[in-house]
Amino acid sequence: LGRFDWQDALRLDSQLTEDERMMRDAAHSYAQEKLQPRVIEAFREEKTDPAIFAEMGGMGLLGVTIPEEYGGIGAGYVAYGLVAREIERVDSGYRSMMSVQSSLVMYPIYAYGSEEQRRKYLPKLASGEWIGCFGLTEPDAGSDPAGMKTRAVKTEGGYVLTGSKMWISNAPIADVFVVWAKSEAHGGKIRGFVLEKGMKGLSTPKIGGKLSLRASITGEIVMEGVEVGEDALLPHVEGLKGPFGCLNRARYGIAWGALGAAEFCWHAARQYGLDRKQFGKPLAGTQLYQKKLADMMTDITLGLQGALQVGRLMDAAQAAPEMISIVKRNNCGKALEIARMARDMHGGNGISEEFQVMRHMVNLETVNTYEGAHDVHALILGRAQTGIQAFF
Ligand code: TGC
Ligand code: FAD
Repeated sequence: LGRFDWQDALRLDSQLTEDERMMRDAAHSYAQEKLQPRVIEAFREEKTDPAIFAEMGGMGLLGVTIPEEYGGIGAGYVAYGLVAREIERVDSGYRSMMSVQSSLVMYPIYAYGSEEQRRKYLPKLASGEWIGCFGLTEPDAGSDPAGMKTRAVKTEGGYVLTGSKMWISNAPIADVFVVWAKSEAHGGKIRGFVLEKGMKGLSTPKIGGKLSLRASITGEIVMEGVEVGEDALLPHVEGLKGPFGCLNRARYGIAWGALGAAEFCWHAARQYGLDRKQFGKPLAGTQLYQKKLADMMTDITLGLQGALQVGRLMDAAQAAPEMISIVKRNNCGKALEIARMARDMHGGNGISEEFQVMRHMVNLETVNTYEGAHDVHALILGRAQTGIQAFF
């Protein structure tokens, strides 16, 4: 009979390659040594340290799936997922910074960009010298991005972009903006454009007052007749499949990342229950407490196996978007439930920043909403099995 390791119940570790384990361990050390010591204050003060991008870049954690000739390390999607899990074990906001840069900025430039765009942007995004953001959502177009109002109008030498994007991670500190707009010159189809900081008519006000993801800055992208050259257009994709191709990758990474946050909460609740005595014995010695720990272990263990299988299929170019919806929806929903439970299991201490579970809990509210809200992924999966779309 085999040995049982409560922290790795189905032996995920044994299913990884040596290179994947090395990536995970490097990300773990970086996150624990450099991110963990600053996160409590960063969240409280709503401060994003832009130096984190260069630190992550220096560790090879940005654009891990991008080939080496463009500054990435050419690793697979399982390695990318493991990195997301380790960063989000500290904070969902830090993972957001990493996943936007990797999946939503570097990936589209790599997959849809010209050779000139790849060479100009990717190495500096990989090193973290430049910070990127991704503008799809608008004030009146969130779950329904096809309803976007941002327009690109053709001029002699390029395009003029007008519109505004809302809830954009990294926007106020970004150097590079991947923005999606309807282009009249392309029959009203959605096209991607790469904008740069300092362009006339481009501004990026910060969105204040967030009670979630406070360590990751979020803003608007306001475009008041921003003129760009023809070289700003991403030439190799049109239609919603452009942004969705990026979202597939980011959503997949989030499926791993959310479980990193959940693991933190589970381990914290277990330790708290062992240390804290009430009614003359440790809380962890009560049936209700153990049932909760068993549920946490089960959901996290199964969720990680699902994410690993989707990652293996992505590496084999066999993954379908619906598979990604299953793990994004399940793992974010379960992580949120686990964080709420861990908050409760910490009693009064659970509301203190020092114990960190409540920060994870409020972060996961965002993670459950962005990149396709929990119910939107349910509708994608409902459509996939009935053939009937129920969005409208
Ligand atoms: P629908 O008719 O389903 O599809 C339109 C076209 O898009 C193609 N497509 C996909 N292609 C690749 N991958 C996917 N996952 C795709 N899903 C759809 C589809 O094949 C079709 O192509 P074509 O060539 O036939 O035109 O489109 P719909 O308008 O009915 O879509 C409905 C719905 C709900 C599925 C979709 O709009 C949706 O997923 N909404 C959620 C929006 C969302 O996820 N927004 C995320 C914004 S970015 C973000 O949140 C970043 S936070 C990051 C961080 O900080 O970490
Ligand atoms: P809505 O679409 O208005 O949805 C509100 C509620 O209605 C949800 O519960 C949803 O599930 C439900 N709903 C919607 N449609 C249906 C339906 N047909 N049937 C049943 N229920 C439905 N976007 C970017 O483009 N780039 C970013 O970098 C980015 N970063 C973000 C960072 C943060 C901190 C946050 C909060 C958001 C970010 N987003 C980003 C935006 C995010 O993707 C959207 O918030 C998300 O897609 C949901 O859109 P919405 O907020 O407009 O909600």
